[in-house]
Amino acid sequence: GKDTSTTAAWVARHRRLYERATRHPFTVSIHDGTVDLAAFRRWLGQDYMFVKEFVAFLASVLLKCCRQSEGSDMEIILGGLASLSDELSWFKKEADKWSVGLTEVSPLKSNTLYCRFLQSFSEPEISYTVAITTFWIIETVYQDSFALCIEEGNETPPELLGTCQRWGSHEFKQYCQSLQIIADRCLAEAPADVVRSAEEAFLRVLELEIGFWEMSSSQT
Ligand code: HMH
Repeated sequence: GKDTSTTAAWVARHRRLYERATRHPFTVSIHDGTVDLAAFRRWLGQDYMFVKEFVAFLASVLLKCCRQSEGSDMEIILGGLASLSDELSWFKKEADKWSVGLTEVSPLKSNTLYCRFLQSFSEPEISYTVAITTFWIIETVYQDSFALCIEEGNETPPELLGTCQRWGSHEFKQYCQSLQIIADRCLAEAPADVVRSAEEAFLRVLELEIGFWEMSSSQT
């Protein structure tokens, strides 16, 4: 109905898929304290590579935003881009702590697929609306996944709490909500075919996120 935002309606409509992405056995095992640390290490190395590609993706979102001259959106996206600088340093520090050699990591299949998807946003034909919606759901999957691991009653291993805080914090949640407001405003003004493309991208992200967790937790 009119009271529900477009993005909230999608989450409700695709709830099962959304939950497979945000309550994946890998992140649930972090919450339960049963996580395989080899899997965590694998995730860490792969996600560092992902985040480097995410910087380029975010630069393309920022560029589309500037072309549309959305002044206030620009500050939020720029803030997100700036915080990725700190995030890359965090990954290096964390990799050191876990003895993961970041320079020796090569991307696994699901990561390569996801990075290719991110790269496709550099095409000018892809609209700002589709890009900002994609950005929102990518961040939201991590926020929702890791928020669980710091909820009351968690048995998250203490040495993993820093990771969970990075994406599970209240501050990161507010940032995701500000992205959601932007996405919903764009979607409300967009023609039907653009809204359809944005929903397809939303679903694609959920599938890619599930693949990313699977890749991290599998032994092969
Ligand atoms: C795979 N999805 C993946 N990695 C991340 N770091 C995020 C989302 C959130 O930034």
